[in-house]
Amino acid sequence: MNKTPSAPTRGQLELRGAYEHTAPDYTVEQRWEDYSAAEHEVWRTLYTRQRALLERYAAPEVAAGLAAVGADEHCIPRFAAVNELLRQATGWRIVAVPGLIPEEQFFAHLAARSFPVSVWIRKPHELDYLAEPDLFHDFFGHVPLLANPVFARFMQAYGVAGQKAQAHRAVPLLARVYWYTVEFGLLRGAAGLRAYGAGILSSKGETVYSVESPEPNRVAFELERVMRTDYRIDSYQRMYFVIDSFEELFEAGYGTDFGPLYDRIGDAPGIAPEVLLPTDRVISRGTH
Ligand code: HBI
Ligand code: FE
Repeated sequence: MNKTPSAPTRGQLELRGAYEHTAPDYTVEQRWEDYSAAEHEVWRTLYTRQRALLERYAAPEVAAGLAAVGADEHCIPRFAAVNELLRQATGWRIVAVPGLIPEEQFFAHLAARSFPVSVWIRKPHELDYLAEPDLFHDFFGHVPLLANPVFARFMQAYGVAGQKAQAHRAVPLLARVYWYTVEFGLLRGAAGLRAYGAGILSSKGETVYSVESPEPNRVAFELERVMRTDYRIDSYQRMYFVIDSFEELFEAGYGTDFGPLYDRIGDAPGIAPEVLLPTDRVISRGTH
């Protein structure tokens, strides 16, 4: 029987998932039949709303991935059916979990190409904001890009790097990379500036804000710069890091040893997200 983990990246937070009956790797059964009509309705509302924004605001790979995993507005996806499609696309699968899980198991899942998705979905009065990841965030935000071969390879490499970072006591530095790419990343491609981060794509307000608002800074992605930068968990981001392609996520040297980089950065205080450095390749200077 597992204990409820403390929320790793979100400070002290009462987690609301049911952790009593998890396997040692923190997985549970999805029990799709147990979702109520009201829960499917929450999915339908959120899905319809966010799907309509993808065309204008998301990297094209997101809508392609959403179609590839067979998700639609009708009901909460069945993980088993999604896994048939994901396996063919990239060899990934999703597993059901009660919510946030400890870093050790989280990294182990990613390294094994399995992505943990919370089984519970938010209540109708929480459509716009939630402090912890639910099924909608985890699925709509993260799962589409697992069908993209390049991004999927990056997620696996991140899991392996996470396991090494644990040995180095450097997880907080690597977690900033996850935050500014997987959760809040922007991509500048043929279609212009677009969002690909799950934290953005699962939020109606931030989807528009991240791409169009003059307030935040937008700076070209650079691994060491990202590892040095603090992030905010309680408001829209004041800094976004921009890649030109998913391949760029690897140029930083995944597969190589981040040890020397971690040692160099150490536990120096983080750079505030409002701050621009002379060395930054600035894409837009924020008004904050
Ligand atoms: N667990 N279910 C879940 N989802 C996450 O995104 C997650 C987690 N545990 C740990 C964690 N994230 C972070 O510590 C890493 O991204 C660094
Ligand atoms: Fe997430």
